[in-house]
Amino acid sequence: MPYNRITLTHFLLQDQRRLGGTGSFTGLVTDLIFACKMISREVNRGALAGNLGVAGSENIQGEEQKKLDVLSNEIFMHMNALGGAYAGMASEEMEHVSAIHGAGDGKYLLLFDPLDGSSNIDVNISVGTIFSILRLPEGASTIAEAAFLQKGVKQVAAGYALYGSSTMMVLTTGNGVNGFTLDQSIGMFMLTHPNMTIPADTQEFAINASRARFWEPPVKRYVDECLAGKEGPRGKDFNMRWVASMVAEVHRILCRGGVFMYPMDAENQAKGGKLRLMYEANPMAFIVEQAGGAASTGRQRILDIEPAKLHQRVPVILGSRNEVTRLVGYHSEHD
Ligand code: AHM
Ligand code: MG
Repeated sequence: MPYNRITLTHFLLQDQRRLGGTGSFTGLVTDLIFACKMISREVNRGALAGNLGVAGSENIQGEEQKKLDVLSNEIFMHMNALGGAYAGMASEEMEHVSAIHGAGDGKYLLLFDPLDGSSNIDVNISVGTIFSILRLPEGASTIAEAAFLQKGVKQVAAGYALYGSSTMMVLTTGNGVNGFTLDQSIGMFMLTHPNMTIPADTQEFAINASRARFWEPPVKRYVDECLAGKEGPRGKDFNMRWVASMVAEVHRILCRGGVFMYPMDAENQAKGGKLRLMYEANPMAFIVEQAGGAASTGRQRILDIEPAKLHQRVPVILGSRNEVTRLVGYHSEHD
């Protein structure tokens, strides 16, 4: 095992020195690291700790909560409130934003999906935590929902923890994307995936094909052309993957390219889409763009969407740049 690797904490300190920061941002990521390590432990212990199964409650989205959804939310709220860097938090699992009255100066806002892909918990398939950090707007005195309704381009940092065959944390602060693997024996995240980059072209796509009857024509056209393989208009064969865990799909795309779609469909139209703008689409779009990829609804760059409400849903198409551009082109030809 190589002993020349650097830890996530040292990586952040190097960045802090380079940028001349005060250390408050580094402290805030340290709290995120603790929270994700604790969630990783609970996911890992699974049935041994009685962590599987449903909690018997519903979240604000009307979705059944798993025990681990509830536990992860509690861990994330508690651990991230300790450092005092946040003025407020918003979670996919909570109806309202939560003001944090900590010891620090509370300059940031934290938005998160504590355990994404939770339909996979009981079957021991990868799940993850997604987070997005915004600055508290100048002059915002009360921590109301309005303070959180900022475009994705305003994110200071975003990342995810993936609880997979190994636990990883992938992070961007707007200067590229880096991946760190948790060394369980010493409890440290080590830099293993520096400067992650998404290839512009791909032969792999991810979509829940059981929803094909609800798709709009541009998405149907794109998938049909991929399925036609070498003989079709694309002149090459495509492979398909669907984990039903956005963190795992985005991670695969960061590692080897691909395109991920949860597009607008007839059944989700009234809701605006399936995935949540503030907890899923925005942080993942920031990461994907920082890795050289693209992220769109099909009709608009995700990071440019002006949020109308906290739990807003949007269509999501992200990954290898040339494929996303093609899909956006199909949408504009159709509209
Ligand atoms: P969740 O936040 O309730 O876990 O839902 C989000 C997940 C994504 O991770 C994944 O891409 C999608 O929902 C899977 O949806 P489906 O069940 O239609 O395959
Ligand atoms: Mg989610």
